[in-house]
Amino acid sequence: MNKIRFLTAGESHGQALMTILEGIPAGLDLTSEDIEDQLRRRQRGYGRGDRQKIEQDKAKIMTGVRYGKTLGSPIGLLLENKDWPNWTEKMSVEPVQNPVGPLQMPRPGHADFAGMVKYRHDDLRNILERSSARETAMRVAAGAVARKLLSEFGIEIYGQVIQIENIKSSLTALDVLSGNDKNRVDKWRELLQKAEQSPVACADQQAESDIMARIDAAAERGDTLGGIYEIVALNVPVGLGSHVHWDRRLDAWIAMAMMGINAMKSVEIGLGKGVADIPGSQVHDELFYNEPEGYYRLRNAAGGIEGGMSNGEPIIVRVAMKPLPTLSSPLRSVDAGSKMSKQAFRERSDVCAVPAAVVIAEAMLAIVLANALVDKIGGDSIAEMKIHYNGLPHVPLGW
Ligand code: EPS
Repeated sequence: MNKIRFLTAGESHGQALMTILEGIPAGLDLTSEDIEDQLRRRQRGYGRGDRQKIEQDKAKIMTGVRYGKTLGSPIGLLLENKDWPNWTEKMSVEPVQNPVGPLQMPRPGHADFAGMVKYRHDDLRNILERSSARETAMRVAAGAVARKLLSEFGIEIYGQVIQIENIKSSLTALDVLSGNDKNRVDKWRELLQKAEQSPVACADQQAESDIMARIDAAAERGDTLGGIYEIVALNVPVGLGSHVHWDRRLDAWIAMAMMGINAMKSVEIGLGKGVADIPGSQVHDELFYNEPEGYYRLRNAAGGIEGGMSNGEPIIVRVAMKPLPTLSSPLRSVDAGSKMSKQAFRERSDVCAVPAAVVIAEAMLAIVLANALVDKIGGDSIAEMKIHYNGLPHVPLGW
């Protein structure tokens, strides 16, 4: 990730979240609306907690844009926390007369324990405020800009939930997008519209209602649920990333971006770990050629990446998210002060945040692909990038 970079700052219950996004070329149409649309999508999802009723995320574009177009300079975004007025004492930047007592019972599965030991804090709030997934709002904001850049080149990125607990969707990208059915991309788009309307971001309606029932049951028990989602990028040109060096491989960038999202435990491309179950003759996607359409394949087990490079097929990424570690029926833990066995502390939280994670992962994939595109074709402005893009070798793909 060498061309488009970003840093975020901010605590979950602090005043605001911020990001500086560097490397976006000049001349890209960009409005606050483009960012808000994505932020709104991230706040969705059956199973989210009361915090989302407080926040209506809007990121203000502070720098890098003039008259609705990027300048090529760093884009600074600011998102104010609406919950801040309730936390001015507890999260005060300045020292206060009566600080709140420390939180000392780390939640198993959370950053609490290792963070407390590593940073020598005796108050877990000093860890959890930054490890909170609230920060991912800024990744979505930065990703919205990358998404806008990719849309100039026809690249689209969308995802859906395909599993919560053991409830599985029967409509997955690998099935729908494999084969040389001319309508497969339209079918996928249709399916995504259903997922977009779904409270749990799942296109399969049977799975959707079963998932909602599971979320209700988990909430009742004071438990949380993880799951699996898939993200697909369409119209990615051939040759993003490279086989020549480990840190230039597109799949490596994608894996890092996905694993970097709070609570993600595994990332797969295409068939993923399924490649271990069958011989090579059944794993690899044979190539065919037809006039005038060009190259085509009968399947996409590679998930659009071969040799660390995009191969022109849809990129299919699947990610598994663990259940959130904040349980309202907490697990056993140890009080870091007295060293007595106690229950982990309880905070207001979400029962299931997998539908929100879809939007975060889309944003991260957008940043990775925008970086890879700028890396491949270069250009300081969109106009220049388009000249370079049009000069790419024309590889007609069957779809
Ligand atoms: C989170 C705990 C909850 C979530 C939060 C992530 O926040 P709170 O403690 O304020 O109830 O809602 O996610 C967001 C605020 C968000 O915008 O996604 C955590 O501990 O990670």
